[in-house]
Amino acid sequence: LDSLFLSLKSLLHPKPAGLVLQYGTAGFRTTARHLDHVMFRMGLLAALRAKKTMSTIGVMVTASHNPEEDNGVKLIDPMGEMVAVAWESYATQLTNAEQDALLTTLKDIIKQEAISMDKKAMVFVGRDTRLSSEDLSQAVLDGVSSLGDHSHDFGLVTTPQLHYLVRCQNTNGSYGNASLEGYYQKLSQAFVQITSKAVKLTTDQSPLRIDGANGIGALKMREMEPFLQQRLSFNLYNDGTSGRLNHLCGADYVKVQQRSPQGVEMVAGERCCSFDGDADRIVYYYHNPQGHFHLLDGDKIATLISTFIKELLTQAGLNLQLAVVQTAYANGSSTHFLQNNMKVIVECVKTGVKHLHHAAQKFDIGVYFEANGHGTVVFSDSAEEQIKGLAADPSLTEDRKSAAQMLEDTVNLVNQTVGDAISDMLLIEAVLAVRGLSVQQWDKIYTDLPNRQLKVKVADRRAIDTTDAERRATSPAGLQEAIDGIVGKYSLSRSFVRPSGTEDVVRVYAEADTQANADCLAYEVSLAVYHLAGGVGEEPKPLQ
Ligand code: 16G
Ligand code: MG
Repeated sequence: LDSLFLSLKSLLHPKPAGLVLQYGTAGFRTTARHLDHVMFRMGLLAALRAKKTMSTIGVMVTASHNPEEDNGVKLIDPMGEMVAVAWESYATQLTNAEQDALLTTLKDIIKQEAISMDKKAMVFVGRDTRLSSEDLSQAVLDGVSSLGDHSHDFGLVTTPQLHYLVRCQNTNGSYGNASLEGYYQKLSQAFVQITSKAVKLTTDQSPLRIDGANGIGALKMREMEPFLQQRLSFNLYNDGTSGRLNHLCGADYVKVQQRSPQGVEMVAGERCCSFDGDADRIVYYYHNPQGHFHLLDGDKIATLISTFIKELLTQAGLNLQLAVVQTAYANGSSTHFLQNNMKVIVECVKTGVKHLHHAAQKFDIGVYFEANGHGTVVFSDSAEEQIKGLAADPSLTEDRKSAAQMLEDTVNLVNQTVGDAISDMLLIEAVLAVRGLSVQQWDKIYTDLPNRQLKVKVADRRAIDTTDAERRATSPAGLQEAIDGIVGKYSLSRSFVRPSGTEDVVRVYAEADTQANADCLAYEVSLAVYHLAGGVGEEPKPLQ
């Protein structure tokens, strides 16, 4: 470790004294002005992680669906997964070390993890389209080189593309080529193959309207277009040429506001989708003939995809265990449909992609989605082998063979490293085409229970502790009993509260038989939180 060189370099990325940040649910995220030292230090940490794992590590500069002024950083582990939780606390320690303590903090980590410093490491860096992202990713690169390690700057990429690139690099190409072209080719080829067997061409339907949230996703769809060989007809909106990033558009806006984004012309019955700012989230929606907005969220997507895979497994005669992983936010109707109609295993875990991802990996095939549109499918090595083996088996009947081949194409179409708006969209479009479904027919698979989400401000949100995948509160005393009492007054009702991992609020979720009841339930539970968990500011008010 060249301490003098490192100290000098770190002075070029000074930490504002006293500033304390937390590696949150999905990395650091705050105003871009406070992030230069964080980026430099994440460059250092990524290099250490690369040495420790003897693999390439990724660093993505993005603040996802946050406003343009913010930025953030996500670390990517060797198989393209989010960084191991144990290293999140190193990230926090390193970020918050005052200038004169940086070196000792770094050395502590090296010692604790017994990292051998003699081998050179490789770090892949990518960034979204924010104005601040270029300088910030430069700070990451500076961090990496301060330890004498190597980096490859991929420049503008979506978050899931960087996850893909890292996995390709660490699996010697068996997952695909570690280039953007490799990504486009792999996904496009799988998409073209699946849709060539479709009863309805995707192009028979109206063109898909894609809201790019004025972010990186639109840019990358333009790049991908030639690879798709006109198999998907789509129009891009909010492509970043004029509008502001995530402003009145994008997946988060559409999901939270329950309305279509600005800048997309809605035509009754025609399907639209929205990416978020770094294209790792997607939701679909349409207007009915009366102009009412209909959302197809992560739960609807998980249902469509898992039904498709289940039918193919049956047709191919493959006995693989299929599970769907959700969070407490999954609409009760979706869970009911999956368990009782589809008869698949449903598991519920804590909010945050890393929790869903790890739970999904326990099954042969794990489909995971958060209601907000983060999600993908993961296949175990053995499942992949069995699918590939069967697809190549010359003795199969036509029926079984075509199902096995379609499963193989599905494996290739999916970005198994992390939720990917582009990959998810292509899979959804492929399923709709193969099954000959319109967006309305897809929507009708089950009907969402009316629901409401509210936020409550409290003095310290750590006052709330939860268990059972956040479905029950263990503290403060009396809160869960109060919630149970309120929930009991409504039918088809469910409600839970949890401290947000990204905002200084307590979130309240409620669902019930009617919208009015869901609203009342959410209000009453908010009031209980306010009174029992140290609410601050104005008391929550009824919604109507
Ligand atoms: C982050 C998570 C997302 C989760 C959300 C919850 C990732 C990549 N992103 O955006 O999965 O749904 O936080 O936010 O893990 P909350 O804790 O404020 O409700
Ligand atoms: Mg995102």
